[in-house]
Amino acid sequence: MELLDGKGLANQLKAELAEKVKALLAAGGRAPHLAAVLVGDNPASLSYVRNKVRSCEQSGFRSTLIQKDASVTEAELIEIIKGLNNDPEIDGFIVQLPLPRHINADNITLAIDPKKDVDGFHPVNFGRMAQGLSAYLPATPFGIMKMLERYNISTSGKHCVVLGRSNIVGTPISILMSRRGEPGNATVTLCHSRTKNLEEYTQKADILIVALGIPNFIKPEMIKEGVVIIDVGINRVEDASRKRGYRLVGDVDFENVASRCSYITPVPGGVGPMTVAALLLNTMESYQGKIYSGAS
Ligand code: BQF
Repeated sequence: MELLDGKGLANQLKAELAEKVKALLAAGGRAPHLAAVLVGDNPASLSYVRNKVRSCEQSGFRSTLIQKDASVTEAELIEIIKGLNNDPEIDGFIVQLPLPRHINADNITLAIDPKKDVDGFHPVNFGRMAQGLSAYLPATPFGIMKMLERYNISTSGKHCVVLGRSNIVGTPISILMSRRGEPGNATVTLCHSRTKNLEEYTQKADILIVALGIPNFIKPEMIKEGVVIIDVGINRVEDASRKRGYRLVGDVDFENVASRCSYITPVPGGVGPMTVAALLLNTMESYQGKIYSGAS
């Protein structure tokens, strides 16, 4: 069993970005600039945004954090987004999820200029991705693809089983894994809450990508010996022995499953850090103007 060290790889990617930024500045250019909008005081959202700001610092990026009270209206938030869309100093921005319930996240996503949508959530970016055109890829799937690429894990002709069909992880990673390319060229099965006899699928997976949000869901008897497991779950479970009162666990019962895998991502330190690094890669692409430069 080999651990997929997302934290180490993310640090490496951020160091590579920092080198690029150094060269840009030396040539008289400016640094890439990412903005984040944070609404309310959800502790998980706060921690994610802090990770992103800190990662910008590590990569030499400029970052701007816009914080709004949970009482902000959808219309006010859309005005903020319009301002960011039209701000020439900002290469890309994100609106941190989850949002308070009175705000419709789809309306927010639709208000973002696809050219600045470095989270890759806008339907224009999603559609471009699905057709194999250049696009901002959603950060988690992009981070997973980078991890498979850097670890030279072959995916061509493999059976990849994805658990979870969200717009930001399960659905896009199933598209990326099945499309032409390396990583890619996999045969993909997308399972979800209505799937019957789930184990019949998980047991056949050469590559298992789990994005359910259920702590320790995958047990050893559900998998095939030698499988590659990508655990996207980031669940807070109570733990009185920790300073914070909780610890992070994945969707995979790591303790009992890991020894049966050829590769597995840990939680924390697996997919999470790669998600943040991928966001910075998208911001650099926006800075460089590559995605929307030509016909495709
Ligand atoms: C780690 C996210 C669910 C919903 C909205 C490092 C992050 C997490 C874990 C992080 C996530 C999850 C982010 C670790 C950003 C990943 O060491 O394991 C980094 O900051 N993430 C997000 O912005 O929104 C989410 C998960």
